[in-house]
Parts: sequence; structure tokens; C-alpha cells
Amino acid sequence: MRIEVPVICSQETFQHNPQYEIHKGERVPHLDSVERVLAIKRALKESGFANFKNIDVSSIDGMPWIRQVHDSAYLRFLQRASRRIRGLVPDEEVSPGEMRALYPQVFGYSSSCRSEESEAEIGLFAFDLYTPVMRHTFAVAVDSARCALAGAEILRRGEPYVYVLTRPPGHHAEKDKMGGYCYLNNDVIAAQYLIGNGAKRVAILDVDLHHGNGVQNLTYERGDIAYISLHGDPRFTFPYFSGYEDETGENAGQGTKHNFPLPKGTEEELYHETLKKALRKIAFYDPDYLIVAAGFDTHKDDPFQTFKLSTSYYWRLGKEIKRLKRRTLVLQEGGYNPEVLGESVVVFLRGLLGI
Ligand code: SP5
Ligand code: ZN
Repeated sequence: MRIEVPVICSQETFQHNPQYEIHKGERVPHLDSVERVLAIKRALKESGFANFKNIDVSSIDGMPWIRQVHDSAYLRFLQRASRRIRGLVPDEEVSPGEMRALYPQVFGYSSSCRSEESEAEIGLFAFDLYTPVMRHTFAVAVDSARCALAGAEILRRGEPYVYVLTRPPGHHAEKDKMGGYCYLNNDVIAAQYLIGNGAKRVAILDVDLHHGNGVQNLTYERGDIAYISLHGDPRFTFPYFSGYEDETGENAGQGTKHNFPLPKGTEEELYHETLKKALRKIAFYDPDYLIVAAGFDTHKDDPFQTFKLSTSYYWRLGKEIKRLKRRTLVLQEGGYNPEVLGESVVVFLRGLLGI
């Protein structure tokens, strides 16, 4: 069967290949692997997603939208740090195993940094040790955001559903900080684009295992972007500092943010009941567009081992979202077991399309 939903991804993502992250003081393999992308692409192709396109998004001028969301000093830092790392070793002499990567070591304890060393400055612009800056980080993060913009534009022109393989992901990225494998907030950038082109209200539904602190903080005082998230309770799940039930927005944003923290070991029935409550909030908000921050790290076989959803559950998830009857932009977030990730994405999209 041919499935005609537009699917967008970019070859540039393969240039982003972080080797390790620092977890509990140890160097461990980085979870955001390129195998994730290969697994998703393979599953989509095998399942007949005919509109699968590696589109060249390099001609999209994403920077005006990115600048509306992120701090200019942060963007300058990302660009400069990526360029400097590239300068350390010629491209051809860097093998994947010895990829040069910059991690924070001193977290900014003052509001500005007078040292121009990248090793110092990154302390102002990172909130964890999971999110290295490498030679191609800035370029690839911009490309991922451009893919999200391309998806938003296709939606705006009337397509009901678009899937975008955004990588690096976006929902943890703050106005001026990278973290949680995210550098630029693809979700808010896409929402900003839709609003800049006439939408009155955009809702972002986040079903990644982790709370999207970046989306929430970037939109906390805005009423034109709602944020509704189901996630592992931040009392024991990354990113720890946000995602609690009493965070509901401020000023114009008051009442447009809804957090549904769930316990460790959450199974399908509890998840689904909670999902229905979350979707009622969205229906009430009545958005012009829906953006789904689609993470699959809620899978029972994901390395995070927090929720217990099976691959087939993602069909129900998609089907329930479909009932909202909104034009929907699906942006890829987490999901770290390549063995189950591809099929999970396909099953979710089938549910969303009702096939
Ligand atoms: C987009 C997204 O899903 N970001 C998640 C970032 C969470 N990183 C924090 C924890 C990393 C722990 N890594 C090793 C242990 C896995 N069992
Ligand atoms: Zn996640």
C-alpha cells in the first residue's frame, strides 16, 4: 500500500554523530545515534511511505525564525564553537571514534563570561553533560530546524499530516541553553513560523518520555502556544527541574501549560487514560495547528526503562490524536532502541492516518 503522507528528513543529520555522554561521572555511549535515523528510514520505506523525501532544505532561510526563539549570544556561541572545533583537526584526519567534542566543565556562575575560550563560554550555554558541541553541531541543528520549518510550510499549504525526522531533537533546548541532546527548539521554531504566517493558536503535545523544559520555558508567558506534556515524573526523571503539575503558565500563558507526570513503570491503560485528559485540554484550547513532539523512549524496550508501552500501543496513541481533527505536524524527538524505534514510528503514523 502506498501511503502518501509527506515525510521529511535531511542527509545532514549523519554529520551529527556524538560518541559519548557523561553520565554519573562516567563516559557512556551516546544514545542519540545515527542508527536511530537508519532504523526509522528503513521502517518507513518498507511500510510504503511513498512520499519519503530526503529534501534539500539548505535553501530554506531558517535563521529569522530561529532568531525569534533563541538568544543571539547563544546562537553566536554555537556557531563559533562548532567552527573552532572544526579548526582543531582537519576534517579528513578526524575518525568517528575520536570526534572532537566540547562539554561544559564549569557551569556559568556569573551572568557573563569574559573569557573567550570555548571551554569556558560553554558553561553559560549548556545545562548538562549529555549534549556536546562538535564540528558540525551548529550546521546540523540549523538543518534539523529547517526540516521542521519545511514541514510547517507543507502543513500550511493544506496537508493534514506531516512527519519530520528532526535530529537533533528539540524539546529540551532553552532560549540560551543546549541540553538533553537538543540545541535548537524545533517545536517552538515551527510553532513560531505558523503563528508568523497567520495562525492564532498552536498546541504542542509532547509524548516523549521526558518533559520538554525548553518548549515550556520558551512559551511560559505566551497564550498563543499551548504546551501539554505526558512524561516520567520529574521527581525521578530527566530533566528534573520542570514538568510538575502546578506549572500552568504565567501572564498571557496562564492556563495554557498542562503537565501530566506519570510514575515509573507506567503501563498502557494508565497512559491512555492520561492521554485522553491531555487531549481534552487541547480540544478546549481549539488550536489552528497541532505539533506532536513525538518521542518513543516510552517504549518498554527503550534503554530508559521507565514506561511500559508496546510497539502496538503507538497505533492507539496516533488514533486518539487523530480524533482532534487538527492539521498535525509530527516532529521526531527521542526513542533510543533502534530495534523497535522504526516500527514504533510507522505504527504511530498509521494510527494517526487511521490505516
Ligand atoms: C530528546 C530526548 O529524549 N532527550 C533525552 C535526554 C536525556 N538524557 C539524560 C539521561 C542520559 C542517560 N544515559 C545513559 C543511561 C540510559 N539507560
Ligand atoms: Zn526523551
